[in-house]
Amino acid sequence: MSKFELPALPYDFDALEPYIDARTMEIHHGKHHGGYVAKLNAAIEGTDMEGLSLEELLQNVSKYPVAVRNNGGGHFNHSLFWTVMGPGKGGEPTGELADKINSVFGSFAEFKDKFSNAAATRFGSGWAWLLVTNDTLVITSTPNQDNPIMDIAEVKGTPILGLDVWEHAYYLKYQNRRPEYISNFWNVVNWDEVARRFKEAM
Ligand code: MN3
Repeated sequence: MSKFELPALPYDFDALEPYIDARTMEIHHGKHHGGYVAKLNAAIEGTDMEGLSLEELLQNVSKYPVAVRNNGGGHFNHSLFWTVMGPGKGGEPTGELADKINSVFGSFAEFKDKFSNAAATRFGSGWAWLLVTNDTLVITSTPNQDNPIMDIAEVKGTPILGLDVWEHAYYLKYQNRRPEYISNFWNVVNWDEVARRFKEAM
């Protein structure tokens, strides 16, 4: 059966410097994300779960072992995370996504504040999300490696932007200064990719 694979990082480890350091990216991608993929494959091997897509597994994750929730979620979340960042990015969204953000949140600045607050106040390890649900945008956060496509999620939808606030994502460079990491994240957001995901989800 086909196995899940660690996707290549779409840029070099040092591409997001100085906002996210190369050593963090190397460990985060290779060891953490790589670990989720290996453990997910081990959890489904020789079971009926083999052959299901990652989305199928997560949309029905309440039926499966907790290893699928943790490692399948980890694989999905990081696969999205790498693509919504990039070197020379940041700035603001344009076009339909910008219009939608303005109409739902009032302004880009208000959206940023609300998303940053969701990321800063997530207790312990987890993620902040911007998601599409019922033709609108919603900001939420999830614990551990949960995400909004899981059937167990409090707020469900299609995530189009995610921010990893596990300490492994920032501790080497920022130590306990999670708000500084969050504030610097905006310098690397790949709005073209977020807009692509927005269009696909609407
Ligand atoms: Mn992580």
